[in-house]
Formats: sequence, structure tokens, C-alpha cells
Amino acid sequence: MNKTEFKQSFSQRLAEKFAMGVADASPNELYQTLGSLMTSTYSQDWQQTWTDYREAEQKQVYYFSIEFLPGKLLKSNLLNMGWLDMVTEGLAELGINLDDLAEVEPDMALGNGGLGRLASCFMDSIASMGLPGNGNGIRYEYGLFKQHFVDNYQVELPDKWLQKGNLWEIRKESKAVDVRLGGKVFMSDNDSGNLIPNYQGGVVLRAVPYDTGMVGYQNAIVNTMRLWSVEIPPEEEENYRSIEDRRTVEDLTSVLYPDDTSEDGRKLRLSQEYFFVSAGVQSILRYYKQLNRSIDTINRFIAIHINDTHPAMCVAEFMRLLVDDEQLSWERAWNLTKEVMSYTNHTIMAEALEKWPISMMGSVCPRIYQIIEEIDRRFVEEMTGVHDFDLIQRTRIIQDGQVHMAHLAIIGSHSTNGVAKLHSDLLKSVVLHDFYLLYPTRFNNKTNGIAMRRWSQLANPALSNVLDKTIGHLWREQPNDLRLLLNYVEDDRVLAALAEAKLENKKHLSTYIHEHCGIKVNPQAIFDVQIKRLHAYKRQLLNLLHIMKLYLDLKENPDLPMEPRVFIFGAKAAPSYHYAKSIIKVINEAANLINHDPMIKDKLKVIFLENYNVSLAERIIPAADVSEQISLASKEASGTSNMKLMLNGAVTIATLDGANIEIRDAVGEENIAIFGLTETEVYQYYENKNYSSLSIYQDSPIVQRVVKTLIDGTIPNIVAEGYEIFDSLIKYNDEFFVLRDFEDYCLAQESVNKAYQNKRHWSQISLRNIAHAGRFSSDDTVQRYAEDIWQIEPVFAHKNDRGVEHD
Ligand code: Z57
Repeated sequence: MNKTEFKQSFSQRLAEKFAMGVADASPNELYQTLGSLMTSTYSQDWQQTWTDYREAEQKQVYYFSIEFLPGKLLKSNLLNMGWLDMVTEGLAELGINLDDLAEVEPDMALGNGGLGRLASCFMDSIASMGLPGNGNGIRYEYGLFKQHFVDNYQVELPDKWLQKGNLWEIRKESKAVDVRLGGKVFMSDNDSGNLIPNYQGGVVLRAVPYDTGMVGYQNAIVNTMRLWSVEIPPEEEENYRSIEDRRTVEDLTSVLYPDDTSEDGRKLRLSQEYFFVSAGVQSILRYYKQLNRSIDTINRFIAIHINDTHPAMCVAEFMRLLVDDEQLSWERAWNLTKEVMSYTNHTIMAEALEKWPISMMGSVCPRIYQIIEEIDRRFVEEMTGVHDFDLIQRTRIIQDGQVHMAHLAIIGSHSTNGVAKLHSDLLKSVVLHDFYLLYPTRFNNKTNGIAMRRWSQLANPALSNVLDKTIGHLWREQPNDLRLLLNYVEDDRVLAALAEAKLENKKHLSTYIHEHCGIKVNPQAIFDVQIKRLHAYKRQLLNLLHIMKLYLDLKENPDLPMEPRVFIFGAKAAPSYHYAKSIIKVINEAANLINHDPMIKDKLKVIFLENYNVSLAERIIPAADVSEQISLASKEASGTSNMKLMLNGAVTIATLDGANIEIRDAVGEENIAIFGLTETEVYQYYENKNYSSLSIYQDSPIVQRVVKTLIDGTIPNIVAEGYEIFDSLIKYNDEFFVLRDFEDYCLAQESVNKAYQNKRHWSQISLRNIAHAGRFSSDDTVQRYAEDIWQIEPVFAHKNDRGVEHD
């Protein structure tokens, strides 16, 4: 399609859909029109992709994730279709600004943070690499809550993202499957003498899939993200007389659990997990049976990936279908299951390692619980005599009346990976050490990555233009080509152009800040950004304490030589996470104090932007000068905003945690500000049990002075929160060693302040960060999963192989 044809089709589609001309249409009507033109265009490729995979009988991966966080799809689909420039220009000629249309698309926020966003970066990359892969998840009626501040407290509002419809999804009623929940199960022999389950009571629910096309980058591949929604099967309608009965069913896929990292054990969550696992695995088996291949070769055609432990019941559900329905022997089924399954661990935080009471699992999915018992029994039997008793007891699935989901995932799969080098090493040496002794070859690392095109081309056109003019446009397809930038590290014109692009982005963000917070910030100031979920281990508190130090220093000496700084926060707290909400309140009150103190002027501003989400990230990241990655070493499995900020030229202040270490290795010591305890030192404190925040507090006047601002009235309106946080630091011995790292952090901050004084030097550091960011492309990450874990190949390679064979 060319521009003229596009303009014609667009006007025609608008007339057909809304009986309107361009002049009368609202941005939403224009958005709906453009979207429908896009979906009806790529649907041919989508259908062809299904057919190609099926006809080539290609091995496919199914990525099971309880969260997906795609954000907006309009521009990224346009880019991947190869339509972005044509549509931008065509619409402009019709008097329409594409950005106004993009604005009305609701963020698809079916995830909390890093884990869900990673799943969506992977979906983009899997399609873009031409890999046969599908997402499998839940179509929540409500996405992650919208965050508002009222009286500087977080308030949560529902996210009704589906209210105006969702033009990217297709409801596929014909592909629905039934999922059984609750009731009891008894095993008995059937006529042919096989053991079969008999179900009594419980409910049968219908899982209806909604498919969203995952458009590959200019390769005519469209993969599928399949999200399941619950319905009452028509033939069961009579059993649901009351509104409450119906509501109990609808609740199942109604809301996303708003916890990040910590798990709150609720029956509804367990039911959600079984629902999307069972629906997904059943539909995979239905597909496989259409191929008319022996069930014994299913491992050559299907890979199932378990993203964190939430879908770990895939192991048992797959066993159930092979043993109960396909009547395979346990041993044959078990070997196939292990070959099909693989698992990624995303955290070492103990509270996130899911465990379910056996009574609850027995009542939600009784047959699955039976199967897990049998897996556990056979595991103990197999290991007895080979390994010592205590090791077996520590690694078995069922312990102390609980089902350990990580144990199930590791035992029932052929691969367990962490998400950054340090994290994967810690899994082997500490967190999952016992399992490493049992299965050393199953453990591997896959450092996370990011969807380069979204986080550079789409989010940062100003920088992209500079890159095109400097190193050509190949970096857009080959992120490693960003290294060519290093040739220009002494080129004043390039350095100035990079600084100019950054300033432009900072001006845009300043406008947004003014519109949303009523505060004017100076675009020349250092924009210092910490954007991530609010969590004690991520230590937003450390950032705040340093801000209070600067504030006190400035009050004492208003002429302090200091580059003006704008500290920018974006963070949601889980609604039930009291401490995290207190941190938000305190940062907001400190911001209010500092921003309105006439003595401080432009030197220091603190901005906490409401409702941090994917779209807001796309505004903030291109405008960042400094990236705050300050978790306590060992606690952040990887982090991914660290990669996005680096790609956009921000300079990182970091602890040696997660992927920060790999960022340092990439850019070199001189181009990153490292501070704080190492993971080894942290573990030494644990071993020796000799951390004392009180002695640090008592020995350091500066720590004392800053910590006291929490309780001495310096920060107004925070009596309860101030004491709560003060106590966490002093009375409860500072679980995340904030005070221990404080002074070192201040030094790192001072080095950043110094570096910024020399603009040319700063631009050089920034350039080196951009130049080395290519290695964090999720295209490469999924390629490594494809080769090492899933054993899948791009569809093109397959086609080529065939072509060569037949010639
Ligand atoms: C989540 O977003 C992450 C881990 C979890 O266990 C849960 Br639950 C949610 C995050 C990690 O905290 C990040 O460090 C990591 O980068 C991200 O997952 C993707 O791997």
C-alpha cells in the first residue's frame, strides 16, 4: 500500500464504520478506523502464519505467563508492519496527528512490572525473529489499578481498559475449552482395565480465548498471544440462578493481583492459575492431536515455558492429559513432560517462592493435587539411596502441608534459568543449591533483554534521528551496530547533537510535569530517574535520604556548588503493602516541602509522577540523565529499566546487583557510578549476623542528621509514616542495609554531580552507554532461549532448508 492508497482506504473505512468524514471524527473514532484498517491488513499474514506452522509441523513454544504488559500497540504494530512513516505522513496530509490517535489507546496493563513487561518484550522479539511462539495468559477484565495521589497518599482506582472495546483482540468461541474446578475425584477401572478418574461435584467452566496478533518486525509473521476469559457454559446456565453465583464465576478472570514479587496466598489466585494453565495445555494437546502424530513424539513439536512459578501446574496438567486422557503409562508421560517443560525463576525473595496449602490445592483442583502427590512420591523413591535423606526432604515438592511450586517446576522440567549472570549464579550456589546438586545440567542463565525498537525508535525519535545521521540506519535492525557510535566519541558535533536531543526530550517531559504536577522544572537540570515498583529492597528510601541530605546542605549553604537536579520517581505500591505506601507518602511530603521552599530555588526539585506505566515510561526514559539502580546487592534478579535507560543515554548509579553488573562490564568502570556492598559482603553479614544499623547511626553524624528528618518535623505531615520508617531503620535493624550503603551512595552521587559539570565529558559517557546497549536486545535473548532451551527454529530457516532439500 502506498500513501495515496492509504489515505483513500482510511477515508473509506471511516465512512463505512462511522458514516463520517475526517473533519467530524473524534480522535477515538479515528483511532478505531486506523486500527481496523491495520488488523484487517495483517490478518492475512496472521492466518498464513498459522498455516505455515501447521503445514511445516514446526516445533512451537508456548510462553505461559500470568502477566503480560504490552502497553499500547498502535505505533509498535505500525512500525512492525512497515507502515509507520507512510501512516504518519498520510494522516498529516488529512490534517490528523498520529500522536493524538495513539493517545486515546488505553494501556494494556495485564501485569505489574518487570515480569509482565519482559513477557511482552519476548512476544515482540519472538515474532520479529520469525520464531514459532505463542503467549498464553489471562484476559483480565481490569488491568493493574490506576494510581492517584490524594493528600499525598496513594489511592487505587479500577482500570476499565476494555470499556471502549479492544480492537486488537479476536474472540475465538470455537476454540473454547472446558476447565473443571473443585469437587472430588475417585479413580476406578474402566472396561479395558485402565485407571480413570470419576469426578463428583465441582463446576465446569468455559475458557474462551481472545487472540491478539503479535506482529513481527517487517517479516510477514504474526504470532498469537492467547488470553483466556471465563464464561458459564450455556448447558450449565440452569445451575447459576443467583447473581452471586454468576459473579463468583466471573470473578475468576476479573482482576490482576496487584502484588509484585510478594505472593499473597488466596484461593482465587490459585484458581486463576489452574484456569489458564488447564485451558492452555488442553488447547495445545487438541492442536497436537490434529497433526495425527504419535503422542510419543510430542516433545519434538511442543515446548511449554513456565514464566515464574505461577504456571507451574503445567507440569501436572500435562501429566493429567497424557495419563488420564491419552492413557500413557506414567513413565512415558513423565519423560515427555520433562522434555516439554522449562522454567524461569525471577527472584530470590523468599516471600515470592509460591507455596500452596495442600488442603486448598486439593479443593481447587483435586486431580492435579493427586498427580502432584504421585510426582512427589516417585521423586522421593527415585532419589532414595542416591542422595542423602535430608537433601531429599529439603527438595521434595510436598513439605509441611504445603505444595512448593518452584520444586514442582524444577523437578518437572529439563531447564531452570535465572535472568542475569549474578542471579543465575546465586540460584546455583544459594537459593536452589540443593536442586543444583540433584540436577547440575538443568541450570543455566539467560540475561533479560528489552524490545529495542519500542525503547529507542518509538520512544525516542530525537535520539534516533541523531543516530541515523551519524551511523546510518542499520542499528534499527542490528542493535549491535550502535557500537559504531564509539567512532564519534571525540566528535564535537555528534556530542552536541546527542545533548540537543536529550534536551528536547527533557523539555517535553518538563511540559508534562508542569501539566500534571503544576511544577516548573528547569530542563537544564540533571534529570535523575528512579522508575520501578515501590519495594523495600529496591530502596527508594536510600534515594530519599540522599535528597534530604542535599536539602539540608542547601539550607545551610544556599550557594553550594551543585548542578541543579530534578529527582523523578515513578512507582506503584501493592495496595496491601503498607510500608511501601508510607514511603510514597513521605517522598510526596518531602517533595512538597522542597519544591516550595523559596531558599532552594531551582537547585533541587522532587517530582513523583502518578500512575507509572508503560506509556509513562516511554515519556520519562528518553529524558533521563541519571538512572537509579540502587537495590541491595543480590536482591534484584535482573532489572530491565536499567537497560532501557542506558539505551537512552542515561548514566547509571548502581549497586553490583542483577544486570547492573553486566552493564558495568559493557560500558567499563569509568562510564557508570558503582557504589555499595557487594553480594558477597551482604551474605557475610547474614552469615556472621553482625549487621547493626544502630551502630552506623550512632557513629555517623550525617546518617543521624538525615534519618532524624523522618521524625523531627523537618518533613511535615508524616508523623505515623515517619516513625514507621525510622523504626524500620533503627529498631528493626534496617533489613536492606540502607544506612550501610548511604555514605558510599552520597559519594557516587557527588561523582555524578562532578561529571555533569563538564558537558562534553558527560555527553561522552552518555554516548558510550548508548553504544554498548545493543547487547541487551531481547531479540538476542529469545534467540538464546530458542537454541538452548526450546529447540525451535525460525520459520524462514525451515522454509529455506526445505527449498534446498527439494532442489
Ligand atoms: C517481577 O516483576 C519480578 C520478579 C518476580 O518474582 C515477580 Br512475582 C514479579 C521481576 C524482578 O524483580 C526483576 O528483577 C526482573 O528484571 C523481572 O522480574 C524480569 O525478570
